[in-house]
Amino acid sequence: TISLTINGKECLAYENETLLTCARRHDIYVPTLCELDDINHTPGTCRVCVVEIHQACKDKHQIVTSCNTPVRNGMEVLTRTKKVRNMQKLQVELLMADHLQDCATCSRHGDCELQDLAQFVGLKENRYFNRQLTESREVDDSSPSIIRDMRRCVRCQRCVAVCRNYQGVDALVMSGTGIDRLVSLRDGLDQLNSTCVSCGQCVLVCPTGALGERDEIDKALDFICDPELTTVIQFAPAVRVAFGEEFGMPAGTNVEGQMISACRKIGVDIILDTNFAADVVIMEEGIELLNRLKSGTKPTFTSCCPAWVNFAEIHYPDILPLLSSTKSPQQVLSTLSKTYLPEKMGISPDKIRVISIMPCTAKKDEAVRPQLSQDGRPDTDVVLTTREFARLLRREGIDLKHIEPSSFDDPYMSEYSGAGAIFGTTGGVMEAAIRTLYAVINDKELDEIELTQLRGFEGVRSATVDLGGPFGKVKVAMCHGLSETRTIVETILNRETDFDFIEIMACPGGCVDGGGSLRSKKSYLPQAQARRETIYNVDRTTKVRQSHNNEQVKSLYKDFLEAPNSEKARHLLHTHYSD
Ligand code: HC1
Ligand code: SF4
Repeated sequence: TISLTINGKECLAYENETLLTCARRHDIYVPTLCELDDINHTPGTCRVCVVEIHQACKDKHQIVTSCNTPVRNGMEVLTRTKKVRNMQKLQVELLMADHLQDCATCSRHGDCELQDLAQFVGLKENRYFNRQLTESREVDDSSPSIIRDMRRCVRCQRCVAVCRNYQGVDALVMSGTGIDRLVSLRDGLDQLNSTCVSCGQCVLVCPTGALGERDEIDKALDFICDPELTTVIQFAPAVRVAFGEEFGMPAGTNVEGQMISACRKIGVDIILDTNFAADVVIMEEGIELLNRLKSGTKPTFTSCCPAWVNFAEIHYPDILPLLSSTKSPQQVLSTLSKTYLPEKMGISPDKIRVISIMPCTAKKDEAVRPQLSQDGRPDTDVVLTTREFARLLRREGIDLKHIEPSSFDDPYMSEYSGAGAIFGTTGGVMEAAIRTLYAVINDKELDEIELTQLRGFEGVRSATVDLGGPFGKVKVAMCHGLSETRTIVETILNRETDFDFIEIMACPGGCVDGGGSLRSKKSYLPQAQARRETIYNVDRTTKVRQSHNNEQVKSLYKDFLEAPNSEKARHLLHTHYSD
């Protein structure tokens, strides 16, 4: 081991450790901006992590960046000298010189790592702010989902690293030189026409408001406040377990009841559950899969994750015929809200507007697909990310912590099974599908409902499941994160694997850690485990645990769709993809 002192305190360090990690292990705070430990990112560009070192042998004081300076035996490190504090202050002031100073109107206000740093160094003035230069920086609002605002970029390159190393998409690059060195899309393209798939992982790691979703809160409020319209809201399986944190509740708290009350309070007319539609998807996709297995088409890929669909369309169009044609739960619910619901409730479909709350940025892309609209009107009228929903509630003066929970009261599309609930985590769609497939084939339920062999957190997991009947054992795989997806897609295209059914979720962890979920400063996916556990608990405590046993799903087929994959169901609940 190596021994050194930090601010006079004796510290033991590991070989190859940096001064920053050693200081952190000894509970000594050193400010950082570009660095992000969770993704192993230390580009050393922001230079706010400077410390002073003194090496007795050289009798020399030196200022170094702690994030990329290795520890050495006998070092004396000082983190709070006047020289260090002045340098940190100057660095932050220089960062602010080329940063839009409109914190009050920034969506990241109060949750911004640069604001925190300005407070930490005690910044009182901003002598070098160059408004003209800053305002000339690019704002790319070409995409329906992600806005890239270079007026707020601090060049930390975390977005570039996560897109390249974690998602394997590599859509972002650093371009330009000197003060014009900035993040851009590869080949100078805009977001819409680039190879970006809108997964939103870059947004999760951005320390400022440079990356964010297209803000559509006012559009949602316009619908809610219009007395002529009937507004329907739906929220995704994962949102309820990944939202309470915003209001100070422990990670993984299930706030379904509070969300229902909040929606009522802001004036939403009908509150539906995307979980119900997840059960419908299992019915449609399950029967579709059996038909494909009978005809020898394999594998079938799930298609509920819109960033995965974007990825397939942009990066691997040859794989598109293998994607299930079943619409995603979001789109199934929106379509039914404008067909089945009006028929049941006697409302004109023209007067219905569907708002969906999703932990996902790519759902905004999905909602504007031309094939997911009727006569030019989208089935889903507006998608709000979990972050936007939090901002909307704050704008309406609602604190979720102080609101009494309540229950769904819609008799048509709000009941869900445990199988629908687990869609929100990696492996959940597969587990839900197997529960129903087994029952359809064998006319009895699985003895063991919880298919623990499908659970876990490895990027790719595979299993063999005995479906019984003519199908016998089938090979399934579950994959989350796009780097892993790329690997599995290539093995399929090269005929190296022979899976029957593959679940893909673009975001590492699945929807519980979706690119539209709440952001945490200085960390990447910190709450994954707590959220997953709550999702599995919802399944365990839900009365009905298989999609085909959901009473409202049964009524939907009896009263409206006739049967899974019926002509009507195929017309309303299936889609196609474009290459
Ligand atoms: Fe998801 Fe899905 S699970 S895609 O991850 O199939 O966003 O939560 O809503 O549509 O149900 C997201 C979550 C979500 C859909 C469902
Ligand atoms: Fe890359 Fe996803 Fe960000 Fe697009 S949204 S730039 S694919 S991380």
